[in-house]
Amino acid sequence: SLILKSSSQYPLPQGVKLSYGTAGFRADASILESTVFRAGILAALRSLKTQSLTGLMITASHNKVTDNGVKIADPSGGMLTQEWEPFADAIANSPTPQHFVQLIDEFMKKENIRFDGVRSAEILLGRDTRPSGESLLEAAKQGVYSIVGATATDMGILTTPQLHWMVRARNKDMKATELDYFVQLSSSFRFLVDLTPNQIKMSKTDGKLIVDGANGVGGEKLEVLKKMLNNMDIEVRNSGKEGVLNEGVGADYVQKEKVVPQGFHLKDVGIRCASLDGDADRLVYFSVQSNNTSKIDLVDGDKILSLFALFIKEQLSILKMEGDDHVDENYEARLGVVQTAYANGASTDYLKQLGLEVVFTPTGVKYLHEKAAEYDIGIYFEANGHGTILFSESFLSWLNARNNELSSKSKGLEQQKAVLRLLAVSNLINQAVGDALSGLLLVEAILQYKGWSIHDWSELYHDLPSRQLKVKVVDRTAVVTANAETVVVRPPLIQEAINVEVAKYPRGRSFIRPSGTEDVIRVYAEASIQAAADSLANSVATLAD
Ligand code: NG1
Ligand code: ZN
Repeated sequence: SLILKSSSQYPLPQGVKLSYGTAGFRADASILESTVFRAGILAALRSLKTQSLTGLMITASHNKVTDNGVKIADPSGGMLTQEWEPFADAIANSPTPQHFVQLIDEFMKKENIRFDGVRSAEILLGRDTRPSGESLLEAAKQGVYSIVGATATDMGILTTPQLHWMVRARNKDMKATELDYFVQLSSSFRFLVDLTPNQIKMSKTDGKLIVDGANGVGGEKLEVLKKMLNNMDIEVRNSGKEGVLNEGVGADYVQKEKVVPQGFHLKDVGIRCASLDGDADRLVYFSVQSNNTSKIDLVDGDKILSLFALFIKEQLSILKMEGDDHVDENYEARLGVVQTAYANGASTDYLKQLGLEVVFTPTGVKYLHEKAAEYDIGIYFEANGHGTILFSESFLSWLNARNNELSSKSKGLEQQKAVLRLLAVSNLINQAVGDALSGLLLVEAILQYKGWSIHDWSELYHDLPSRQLKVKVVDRTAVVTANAETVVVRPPLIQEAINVEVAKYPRGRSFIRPSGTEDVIRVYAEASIQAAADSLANSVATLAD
């Protein structure tokens, strides 16, 4: 068969064992050709099964430049369905072409996938700026083409969220080129900013934003957006023309190390700064500390989430205002906030005190996304800066209907503005996956709306001091957790011991879990002062060892 012939050209290197995990396949780029070839086949099979377009992205996000990776975008624009992950693992590790072909045959029978469907497979391909991306993209194409009738369209160098956005848009029969993406983001941003109340149009938010592009793909894309936004006052640094991808730069570095990225200095004190990761699906803000210019005041994913939640809640309360004779037309929009155990405890307290419903899922975007989709408006973020806002179809149609109705009345102008703001947010934010560029524009629009400086925003609440550690263990799967990873159920007795340690510290909280991407157990601890968080993390790490 075609698959047998082409897969013999992409043999699996000796001793390679890969797992699809929470972030697709990732490894040193030199061993990934066969994996990416097979992922091309996987994307084509997924397209045949769903009779829809799928996507394939070549990136290793915030990992080092010599790494690379591959992930599949499902027809919704979200991550590959979890039901297919075991099959993804099986084909990536299949030792011989014969075995590989047999696996595929069996899977196609089981899933009832046939080549004689109405549509043949169609896949959009994208890659980040890594030098290994070009040849890996070729391998992906060969994988796609070994499925009869399948077509692959190379969309070029993209951010991960751009590719996911395109897949989602195409499957909704919307225009889905890169230009369409930029037009949608820039026009909805402008629309939202035009709805800012007049009295605060001149505000502390004026003045430039400096963005660290992680020496990756995000910087150049942001330059395009900036031009479409009338040369908005954004200065892009680390756009990849000189420095090395993710080396001493980027959202992952800034959030984990809490230090300034390369290229930022004393003269940036007081200025609003932001940092993207290597494929621009994570975003954090920060400002350079005046007393110690290597240190930063971090505004992480939890605080971006809090800003979004606050804004949306305000718009919903404007909608509920009386003074209109049609109070019964209020739709009880279910607003939900989704976090993981890594969310700073102070952020959770803040959100709950706003009266919001806060729920927790295990680490990994796919879990957060799935949970957020249960609400009319679901907002999710990981502390590391990956997150977005999801709107239900029924809520969006209600908003549109409400807008039409309010247009024909003289009353209810404030309500109509709130409706229009929510609609603009739904167009601006990337509802397929977390997107640093669309997230950044939403942050900027909300800061302008509120007339806030980054300092005002940062003061929403004060983070509890926290510490993260890694413990290398022989077998990380020995640790099994429950309740969104907050409780260890195996090995026995560890949880009791953690509880004893936690009880020693005011506002103490700690948990351990096996990493999904590295061969380690991660330890997280927080407490009222840094020394206590450090010491709690250290004692829990000894328990995990
Ligand atoms: P693991 O290695 O499972 O902790 C890390 C991040 C996740 C997510 C994934 C995928 C932390 C503590 N964990 O997962 O949030 O981003 O990588 O990239 O940051
Ligand atoms: Zn990323």
